[in-house]
Amino acid sequence: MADPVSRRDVVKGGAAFLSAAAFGNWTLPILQPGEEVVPWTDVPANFNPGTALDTRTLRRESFMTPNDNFYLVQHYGQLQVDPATYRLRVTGLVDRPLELTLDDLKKRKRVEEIVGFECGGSSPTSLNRLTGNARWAGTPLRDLLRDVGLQPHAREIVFYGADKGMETVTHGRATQEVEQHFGRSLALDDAMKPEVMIVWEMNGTPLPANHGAPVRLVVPGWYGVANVKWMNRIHAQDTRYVGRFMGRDYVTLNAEQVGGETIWNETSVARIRVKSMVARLTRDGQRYTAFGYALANALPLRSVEVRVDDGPWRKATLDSQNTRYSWQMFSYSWNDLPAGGHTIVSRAVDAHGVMQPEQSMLEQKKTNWENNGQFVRKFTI
Ligand SMILES: Nc1nc2c(c(=O)[nH]1)N[C@H]1C(S)=C(S)[C@@H](COP(=O)(O)O)O[C@H]1N2
Ligand SMILES: [Mo]
Repeated sequence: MADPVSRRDVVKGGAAFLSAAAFGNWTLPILQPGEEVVPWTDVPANFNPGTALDTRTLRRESFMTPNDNFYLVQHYGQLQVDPATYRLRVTGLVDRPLELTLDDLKKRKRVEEIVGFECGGSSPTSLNRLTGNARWAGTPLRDLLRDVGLQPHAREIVFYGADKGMETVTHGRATQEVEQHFGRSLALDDAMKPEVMIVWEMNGTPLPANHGAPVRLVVPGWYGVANVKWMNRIHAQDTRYVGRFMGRDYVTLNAEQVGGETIWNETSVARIRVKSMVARLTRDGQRYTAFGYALANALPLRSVEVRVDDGPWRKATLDSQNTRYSWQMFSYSWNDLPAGGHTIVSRAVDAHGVMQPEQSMLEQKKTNWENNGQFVRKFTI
């Protein structure tokens, strides 16, 4: 399966980035005496990890993804927004429209949260590399929406970035090219969740330009596409917003079997579908330790289990560093393995009891977004 996010749109997959980060000191594996990394045999020789999820080195110490190693997606290229002239406008179905400077925003209530997310286009075929976990600081969106006085018929909140590009829009048989801003929306209920943040800091430093400076949205538990960068407008309206990144791109087409009939369900990429992956395997004598991460919607995970070869599923240990909205690191150790080729796979279960599906269960999906399938890793000892 091809990755739905094109090379052009993903900047940190490139060779330039590899030299900057993958060989940087922080990624060098730190091993216990006697411990050695067991290499995967499912990683192509020319694979360029390009992000924090370098599967050879992910380990406990990688819980926080450094800013310059956090994956990067920008569909309309990278922007440099002048913080001095920057304004965030709150418009639409509100009693008191607002125009805020960066300083105005910073005077508001400050909150910090560790949030992990991935691009809806991240998948096992790319070793799930479009993912990261960082500490974000900003102010709750909810308070701002309360201050502007949402009108009773406001149902949808649209978030616009300053970046824009030409899009083809069809009206019946007619098509036209229209220059549009990047936009995403949340239903009012989702926008009013206390965890949704307007963010200007990443890992204790001002938000970097490529991650959306001066200000971006962070919606914990949602795929990365919800986290609008270079955000300069929040607009309340009474109808659904169906711009490219809600209604045409980042749309999953799934054949659902309901009562013997096929329903073609087309849905917008939204909350993270529960997933996990074993990223790293080490060996210390006869003792093996698998290490990986899981992601889910904004609720606590129920469990992560690991299976070696055709053995039983065993509970993995969730790391004590994990927080409610962070990615969830896990480990699993066992003794003894015969020489030869082996497999290892993990599966996570979310708070609703939804289990990460086997890859074969995703075959009824006609698009490659939200590929949360169980990822069987291979190694030889
Ligand atoms: N304004 C704007 N915001 C955006 C995007 C974009 O192209 N423009 N890309 C989205 C997508 S698809 C993802 S996965 C995340 C990536 O965030 P990051 O580059 O900080 O990792 O940003 C989202 N926010
Ligand atoms: Mo994305």
